[in-house]
Amino acid sequence: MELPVISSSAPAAEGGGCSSSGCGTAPDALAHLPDHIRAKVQDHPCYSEQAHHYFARMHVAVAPACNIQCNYCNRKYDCSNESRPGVVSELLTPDQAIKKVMAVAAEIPQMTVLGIAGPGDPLANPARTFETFQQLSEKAPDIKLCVSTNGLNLPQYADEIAKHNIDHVTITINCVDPEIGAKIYPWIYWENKRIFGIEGARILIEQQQKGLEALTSRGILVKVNSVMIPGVNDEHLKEVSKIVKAKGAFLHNVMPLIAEAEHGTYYGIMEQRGPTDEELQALQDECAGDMSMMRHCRQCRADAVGLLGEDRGDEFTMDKIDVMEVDYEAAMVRRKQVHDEIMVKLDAERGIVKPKLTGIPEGSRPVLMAVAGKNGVVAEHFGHAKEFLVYEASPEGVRFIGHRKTELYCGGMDSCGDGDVVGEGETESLLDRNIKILSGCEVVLCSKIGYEPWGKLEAAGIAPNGEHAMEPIEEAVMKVYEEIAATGKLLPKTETLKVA
Ligand code: CLF
Ligand code: SF4
Repeated sequence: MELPVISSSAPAAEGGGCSSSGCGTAPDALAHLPDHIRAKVQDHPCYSEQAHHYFARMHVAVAPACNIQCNYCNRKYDCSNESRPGVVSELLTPDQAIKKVMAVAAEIPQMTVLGIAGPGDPLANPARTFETFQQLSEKAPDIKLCVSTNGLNLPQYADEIAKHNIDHVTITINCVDPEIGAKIYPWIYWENKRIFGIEGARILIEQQQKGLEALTSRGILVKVNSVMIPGVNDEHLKEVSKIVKAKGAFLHNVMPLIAEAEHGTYYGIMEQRGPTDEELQALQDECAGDMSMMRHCRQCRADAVGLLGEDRGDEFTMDKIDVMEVDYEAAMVRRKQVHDEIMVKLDAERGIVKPKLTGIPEGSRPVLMAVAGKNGVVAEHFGHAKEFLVYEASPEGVRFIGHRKTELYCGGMDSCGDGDVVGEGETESLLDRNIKILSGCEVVLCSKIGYEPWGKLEAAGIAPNGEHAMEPIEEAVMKVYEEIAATGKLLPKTETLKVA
């Protein structure tokens, strides 16, 4: 069965942005989907950009083994400050995993999705993976099941996946050309032997494509993840996007390569660079011509818990769970209530008539703005933001572009207000680093900001703005864009803006 593909403007539209036809209502990006697909997507934080502001996911790390080697992976590396796929602190048995899911479901009622994403490949550990899904579907049928795989074993488990009512499957597809594949995968383990180079990559690609077809023909939603590796597969990913769309993939998520020497990965040691934010965005935009793109991925750990970008895994280690008293029946009632409340809010948001952009001269250039936001509003102090959400405002409207992770430098609420921040030498460099990650942005919106970062941002050509605290993000971005237009400064990018 061919699945409908969300329009390429989906992320912006889901977030309540304006359509290219000239702004007005907040188009519901899911509205055109048949009901049964809409029901699968609307509360999944990865499949719906809008939902990720409200609904949480969790991963259980039950799958230690892997059947391929990727040049960007080293599963031995474990750092609780790290946040990337393949990294995990605590490996669980299926029984422990169920205990953990029940505890998290009780504590975080907005958790709607349980994913198995590693630290190895879930389908290289089929007994542990399917045992976990089986138990969970019996004990917590309200939780959606999700799995992420490299695809090598996918064709043989497509029926099993369908049997367990797993509606969401992610396949990591980095290429469709074995010669490119050989530069990403040194070997695969196939039919009891290691197969190296181009031949290994050819088998992997064939299996991924067969698996994709097997799932879409069964009505399962498939998201394709691709790691963008400059100079290796960056150009090629446009072709990948076309092919997976033609085969019925629902969403494409192009993620940046993370490669640092201290991770001990081949790419890290070889100093293979990852893409810049600008390169990533440009490729996502090019692929978006062919299919719907995911832009809000946070490259989660294999044991992540909570809203995307807000990992609460430390609160749910097994030693803590073992002493928790969980009344799951009461939690189920609470979960339903919270879920229903969020859905009412989301439905209202989808129906809201958004104000139109006014006073924007034709031909005005787009402006990137970074927002310290939470739950869809401008909510965070500049110095407390763990990440900035980046939006583009243009005469066509406002669209979500992606996120940029920060390093916290602010010592607390008070110091953020008066600029008295901890550890001066260190603070300086962290603040400088955070300002650097905002490159390309011309405005930063936050609820509050200290004098020191204010001055440094201005010096870097980024206008700080604390005037829209607690306002819905897209409305705030729209207003600031109008303010800039009113100053006549929608001119070439080199001009420093002063809008606050
Ligand atoms: Fe997990 Fe993946 Fe399911 Fe989401 S994550 S298995 S689809 S529930 Fe989401 Fe995390 Fe990005 Fe994955 S933000 S890494 S896309
Ligand atoms: Fe690592 Fe996943 Fe690649 Fe296996 S498939 S080597 S776990 S990134």
